[in-house]
Amino acid sequence: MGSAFLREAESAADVVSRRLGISRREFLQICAATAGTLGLPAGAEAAVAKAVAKAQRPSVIWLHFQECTGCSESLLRAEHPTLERLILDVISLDYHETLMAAAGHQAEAARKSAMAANKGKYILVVEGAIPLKDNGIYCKVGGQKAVDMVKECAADAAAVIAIGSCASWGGMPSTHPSIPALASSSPTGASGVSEALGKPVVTIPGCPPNPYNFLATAVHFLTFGKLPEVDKLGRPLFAYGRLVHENCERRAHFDAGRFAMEFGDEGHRKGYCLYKLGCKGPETYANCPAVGFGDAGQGIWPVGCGHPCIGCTEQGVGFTKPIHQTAKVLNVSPPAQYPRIFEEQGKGASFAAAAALAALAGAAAGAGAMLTRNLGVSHKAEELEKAKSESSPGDTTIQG
Ligand code: FSX
Ligand code: SF4
Ligand code: F3S
Repeated sequence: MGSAFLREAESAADVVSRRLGISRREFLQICAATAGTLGLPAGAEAAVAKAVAKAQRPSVIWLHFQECTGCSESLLRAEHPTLERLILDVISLDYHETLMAAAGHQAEAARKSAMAANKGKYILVVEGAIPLKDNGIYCKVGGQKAVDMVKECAADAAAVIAIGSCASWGGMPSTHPSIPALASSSPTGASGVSEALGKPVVTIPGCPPNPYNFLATAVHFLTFGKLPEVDKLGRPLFAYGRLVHENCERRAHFDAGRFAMEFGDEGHRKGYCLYKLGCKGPETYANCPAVGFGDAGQGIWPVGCGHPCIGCTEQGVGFTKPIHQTAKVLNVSPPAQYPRIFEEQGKGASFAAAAALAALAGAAAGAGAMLTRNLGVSHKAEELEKAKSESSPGDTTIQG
């Protein structure tokens, strides 16, 4: 990268950081995280900084329907508002029911005038599901049905983005009741934006979605003049192209057969894989382990904090499959023959025999060298632990 380009990027960073009242370092950190989210190579933060500094902010009209406002909350993060300042700098948020001062008829007038002033150019962001049952009567804003409002606003939009799982396919409001007689659909027919409009839209699922995925989508629009490439469900590939399971920091434990069996057990405390507690990472596409949440450092995401992924970005998994049910593993399945980490004394296979069996089972499953390597590490560590605990009976605490 030429030094003139870097100088330009640095002065762009100065301009934006002054404009936002944040430090240049904070701004460049966010640019680096955004570039990383988009899968751009190292050094691309300079290009992102320049794009943010120069671009004309697109007008955004943001609608709310059946939801909890968690999507907006996760973007705004009042306790850590740096990212929010940048988002609000990158887009011109001309209508947002939760944030605007106007209420009632004034709010409706503000929406109409924002639409008229930016006709054909605004981005429509929809948060929340749209009820389609009984002609859409279950959600109205200003007396207008959600389904009519979304159609009206989409007609003159340059692009439509469904933010959150509710707007992507119906999310939590589309959950079927557990009462058998009512279980054929959600009570209100809660549906996604593309179903309501009858055409595909970009979706950023997650309950709530990661704010970087929204910011990166907006930055992509600013930098390249178009929305990013998406999968068949409308999800940007840069964020939803890989399974959670593929980037999970506990993956080595999965491959080696080291599982938490109960919340708070030894495996759980040692950070083992949460598959047997119902983790849906193996069938859920999202970049949570790679991007993390809250800018609070590495490992801050559901599995990183010790909770199984519930598949919140995946239609048919999140809010549908019971939380305790084990995931359908879309790539490699762990052999059922793996031993528990610590066999009860005097019962079950010896460690050596169990490890040999597991290695054979692993080879048979085609899991390969990585798996046997991890198993070897685990086996050695466990033998050491076992020797230690045998020499000090009564002390069963394992450091992890
Ligand atoms: Fe809530 Fe958004 Fe979940 Fe839905 O996020 S966090 S219920 S996806 O629409 O407000
Ligand atoms: Fe991580 Fe869950 Fe996969 Fe285990 S099952 S490796 S915890 S994503
Ligand atoms: Fe959702 Fe799973 Fe990520 S629950 S936030 S997709 S780890």
